[in-house]
Amino acid sequence: MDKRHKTLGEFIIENQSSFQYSSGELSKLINAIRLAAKVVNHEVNKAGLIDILGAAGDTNIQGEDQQKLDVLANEKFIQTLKNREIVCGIASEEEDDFISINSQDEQHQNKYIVLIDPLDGSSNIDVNVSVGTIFSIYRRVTPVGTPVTIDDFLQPGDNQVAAGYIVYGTSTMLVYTTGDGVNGFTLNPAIGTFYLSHPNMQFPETGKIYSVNEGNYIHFPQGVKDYIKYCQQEEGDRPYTSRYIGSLVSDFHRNMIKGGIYMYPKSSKASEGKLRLLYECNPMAFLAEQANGKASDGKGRIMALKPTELHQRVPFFCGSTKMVEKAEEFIANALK
Ligand code: AHM
Ligand code: MG
Repeated sequence: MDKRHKTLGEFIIENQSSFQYSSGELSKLINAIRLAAKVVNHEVNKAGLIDILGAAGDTNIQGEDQQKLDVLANEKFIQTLKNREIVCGIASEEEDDFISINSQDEQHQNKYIVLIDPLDGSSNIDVNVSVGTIFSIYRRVTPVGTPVTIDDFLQPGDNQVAAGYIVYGTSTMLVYTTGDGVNGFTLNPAIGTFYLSHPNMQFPETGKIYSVNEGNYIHFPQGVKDYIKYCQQEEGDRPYTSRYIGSLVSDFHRNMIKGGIYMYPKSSKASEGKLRLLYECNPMAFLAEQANGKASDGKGRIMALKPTELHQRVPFFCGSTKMVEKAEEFIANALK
């Protein structure tokens, strides 16, 4: 076995020719995300020091309020993608509308758009718990050379060219797919390089972990309640273990490695659940399917849904195939 781990940079170059419409543009785009990830990682890592640094005058010389990290992450990702002139449009969970990008040299010659949740689970930052960035890349559907329109962004998840996340955890990892499996890279913070640490990641077919905010139990549809009770029953390999970080990227990452299901159902308080189809569910669904798992809205595949608006929410069930299928079965049975 090759003892020397590949860097993300080497991996991107080696795999460039395997992209379906390879022109180097997608490689450059993933490189830009890699760079922004390192910048945001640096900021997230010193989150607990912000008051101290601010008080010492190190970070806040203009006397401005410290920026919230989710706003900062949003700016860093957008700036990096804009500066490198490699996308024609960006939509972010932090922005009301999509951003159209004019390239300086040639007008709108780029063909990719990026959708991003710059810092998901950001309420966890205050308590030093892992957060993440989620990204999703599509080819535009409107003609190259014209400004992007909403149609470029409202594509079904099945059209994704690449998707991934960065988890700012005990280690920082970048995990992504270009439709040819899922690979995970761990950042060596000493030298600022990502190394291929988790090649070809796969969800176990089934698992023993269920992740859901059970505080909302009373508000869940009957089928979801029934499935949760099934998870808790003493039979065979059950009861399962309950693990919920409240940070989608981290919950997904753990479940992919250990086997499990993540659920954010609709409820009597939130008729479409909480998670966003474009920024959270579609990219995670692409990763899940590429890693032998499944992602569903409780009835069918997430990636088959045709989005109707940028910030659309959708119920989300994602993880080990057999577990997601079981949840769907309970949901269907309760509707009979
Ligand atoms: P956010 O985009 O506002 O951060 O919300 C998304 C997060 C997910 O990471 C997490 O799984 C979920 O919200 C937790 O929600 P809740 O606190 O309702 O369980
Ligand atoms: Mg989010």
